[in-house]
Amino acid sequence: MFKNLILLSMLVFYSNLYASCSLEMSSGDLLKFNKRELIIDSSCSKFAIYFKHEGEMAAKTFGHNVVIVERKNFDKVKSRIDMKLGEEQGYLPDMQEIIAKTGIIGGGGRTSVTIDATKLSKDIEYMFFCSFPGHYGGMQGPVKIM
Ligand SMILES: [Cu+2]
Repeated sequence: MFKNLILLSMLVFYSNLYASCSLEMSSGDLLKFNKRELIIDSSCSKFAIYFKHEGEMAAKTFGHNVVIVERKNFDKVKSRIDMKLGEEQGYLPDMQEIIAKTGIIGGGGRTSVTIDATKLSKDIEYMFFCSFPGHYGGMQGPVKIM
């Protein structure tokens, strides 16, 4: 009995530990994410973001992705959105201002990205957005570093 309790508490401890170094988010056939803000634990050397498109629309028509940047770099990064770069690139070139980026996915699709959260600072303002052309107006929010 006591042994089981220890096992159970270890299990809860480890699952919390795991949960704190990843987050899940989704979007659908509307111009919004299911989360208003993201919380990232800066003690995680590997922080994973799992993203799912729960709608029906194709990636080319109404795809989504997740991009994380410092707020001060948002204008610069969004000005480089270009469909010619392709879905896998998230319609963005490789830029040092991009902290994390997934490819564009359509309905039923899943993607993920892993970042070294220890490089993020609590003193800097970050944000996330979707880089499908025209989506960032409605699909964005703050990223809080814990
Ligand atoms: Cu989008």
